[in-house]
Order: sequence, then C-alpha cells, then structure tokens
Amino acid sequence: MSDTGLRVCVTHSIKGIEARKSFNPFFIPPFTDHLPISHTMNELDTLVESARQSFAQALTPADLENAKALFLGKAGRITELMKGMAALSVEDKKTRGAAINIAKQAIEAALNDHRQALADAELQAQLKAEALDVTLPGRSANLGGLHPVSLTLERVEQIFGSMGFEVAQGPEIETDWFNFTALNTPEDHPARSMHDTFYVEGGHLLRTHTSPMQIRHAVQHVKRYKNQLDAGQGMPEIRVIAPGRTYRVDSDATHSPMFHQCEGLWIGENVSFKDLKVVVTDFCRTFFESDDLVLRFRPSFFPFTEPSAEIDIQFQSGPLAGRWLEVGGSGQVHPNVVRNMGLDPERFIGFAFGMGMDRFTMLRYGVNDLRLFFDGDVRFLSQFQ
Ligand code: 2NL
Repeated sequence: MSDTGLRVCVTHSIKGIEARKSFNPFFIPPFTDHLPISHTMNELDTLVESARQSFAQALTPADLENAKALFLGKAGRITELMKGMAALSVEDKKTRGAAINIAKQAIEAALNDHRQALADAELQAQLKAEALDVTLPGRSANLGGLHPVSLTLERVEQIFGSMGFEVAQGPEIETDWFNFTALNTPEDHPARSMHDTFYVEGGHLLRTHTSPMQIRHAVQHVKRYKNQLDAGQGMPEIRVIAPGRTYRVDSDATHSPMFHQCEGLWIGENVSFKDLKVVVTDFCRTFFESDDLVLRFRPSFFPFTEPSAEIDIQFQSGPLAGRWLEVGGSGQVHPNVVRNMGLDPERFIGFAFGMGMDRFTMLRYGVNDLRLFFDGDVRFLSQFQ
C-alpha cells in the first residue's frame, strides 16, 4: 500500500493490550483506542501545523495572503499533494483525497482564524488610538459676561421701560450749554470749575451727569410736535431715562472719575411731585425686590429743580436693615429748564431725578468697594455671570 498519510494508532493500543495483559481491573482505555484513524503527527498533520505557524507569524493581512499562497495557492503545498495522487488506485485516491481535504479544511480554518485575529487586533488598535473618554467633563465655552454695572443698567432700563419710559443715549463729550447752562447752572457755579469738570479741546467737556441727554431728547420731542403745539393742541408726555457714563474730577474709595448715572424725566401738563414719589418708590422696590423698602424725600437744592429732594432708602431686612442710604436726587424741573426745552413753563411741568448706578450695583450685590468695578479683576467680575 502506498503512503496514504494515514497511520493506525499502535502506541496506545499496545499499551492498552499490555495493561490488559497485566490484568488491571481499574484500567480505563484511552478514547483514541476507538478511533480508526490515527491522530498522531504525520505528514499532513505536520503540514497543517506548519501552516498554522506561518499564519501565526503573519502580522499584516498582506503577510497572511503570502502565507496562504504557500499552502492553498495554485502552486501551494495542497495543490502539489493533490497532483501527487495521480498515480494512486481509485481506492487509495478516495482515502488519500479525503485526508488531504481534511488537512486543507484545517488550513483554511487556521487561515480564517488568523484573518479574524488580525481584523480583531486592527479594530482593537483603532479603538485604542481613537479612544474617547466620555466620562471626562466637557470643555466649557468660556463665554464672558456682562459687567455688574451693565447688568444693573439693563435691569433699570427694563423696569422703567415697563413704566412707559423711553431710553435716550448720546454723547459723553458735551457742550457747556447742554451740560450746564440749559440746566440753569450759574456761570460761577463751582461744578463748572476745572477742579470738578474734565474739559477737553474746543471748549467741550466730559458730561458730569446724563441730564444733557434729557435736554437733547426733550428738545427733539418738542420739535417733533411743534406744529401741534403752535396750533394750541397738546403733545404726548415726555417720559425718558438717560443711563450711561459720566465724569467728574474726583477719585477715592467712594468716588471714581468715571461713574454711571441714570436720570429720569417726566414732563406733561399735569405731572406732580406725587407722581415722582410713586415712580421712584416703585422703581426702587422693584429693583431691590423688596416690597417693604421705605423711601424718604429729604429737602435739598439743585440748580435745575425747584423744589428739590434727596432720595434716601431704608431696607427693613437684611444686613443694611434700618440704615438710611442716599441713592439719588430729584425735584420738580425748574421753569428755566422747561423753557430751555422749548416749552412754556406756565403750561408744562414735571419732575426729574438722578441716581448713581454704581451705588445701586454695590447695594444690590453687597460690594463694599467701588474700585472693584474698575480694577478689571476677573476673579471679581466672573462672580456676576
Ligand atoms: C443726583 C442728583 C438730579 C436731576 C438730577 C434733571 C434733569 C433735567 C432737568 C432737571 Cl433734564 N433735573 N436731573 C434733577 C435732580 C437731581 O440728580 O444726586 N444724582 C445722582
């Protein structure tokens, strides 16, 4: 019989026979005794084993395809063995062919196993390289925020807006007329001195309050309704606030050369001091979210109002409870100022007020030093986001 590559297992059966010969009643024959075909190493087993080893050495799919060609390719070992069967008898061809097929299938299985292993390894490497730690906290966008004083101004505009006030904004560099003269401030008033006011080229100055913007607004308003007024008809009331930056020559723990004001003006044919008290009281209670906030209008003097009053507030609870705090000034608009708006003071009357927005911001947020607003320290500013 030519070499079919099949071997009958002799080793175990001989041992088995010997064992039986020695008559050991506890002997259990190894299960290979029952197999007709040997599983010990033969030429085909060796071939399968060497295919396994060369597949295992392939680190890339290309390596693996090259190794495959050696065993399963057209000129590979399996094809070679098939060709070698030509001279065998029909019976031997059957047995030999079946054995070669088993070996071929084993090699193909080993190939597929290693293909899968390479694909798995590649996937694992990719997953590792592109690893995403979804448990990491996201990067914050680091958006900036509004300055606390800007937050206050927005809030003030919103509250007065709800009471029907327009918002007027305009130049911070003003003329002497709008900043002082139109507001009934005498030529020799100390506020006009170089010690109190920043003067710039061309006889202009940095506005010391936002009142000039209200004069500008009132003049525009009156111009708009000139024909109606000339015809003896009325005009819509002037109801405006002027928030913004103001400047004075002053600098210490409670004064900054640049500061923020919000002024208010209400002019009509029947606007009284009572209306002033209601508007300012409502505003302060809304702003500080305190319904029991108490206000006091304390007699005072301003060139642009007569009579005039300081506005004091008193919290009923919280750290400032019971203390009187000055938050602004107010009064009935002086007849000369009403005239400078282009209106007849015998017919039109109203009130005005001015409040310090830096002060309002300090009170609302409990800030104890005005300079914190202007140092530009992010540790302070970021607390208001
Ligand atoms: C204060 C005082 C005040 C005004 C501002 C004003 C404006 C016009 C006409 C008349 Cl257009 N008056 N403004 C009136 C009284 C007081 O402010 O202590 N501000 C922080």
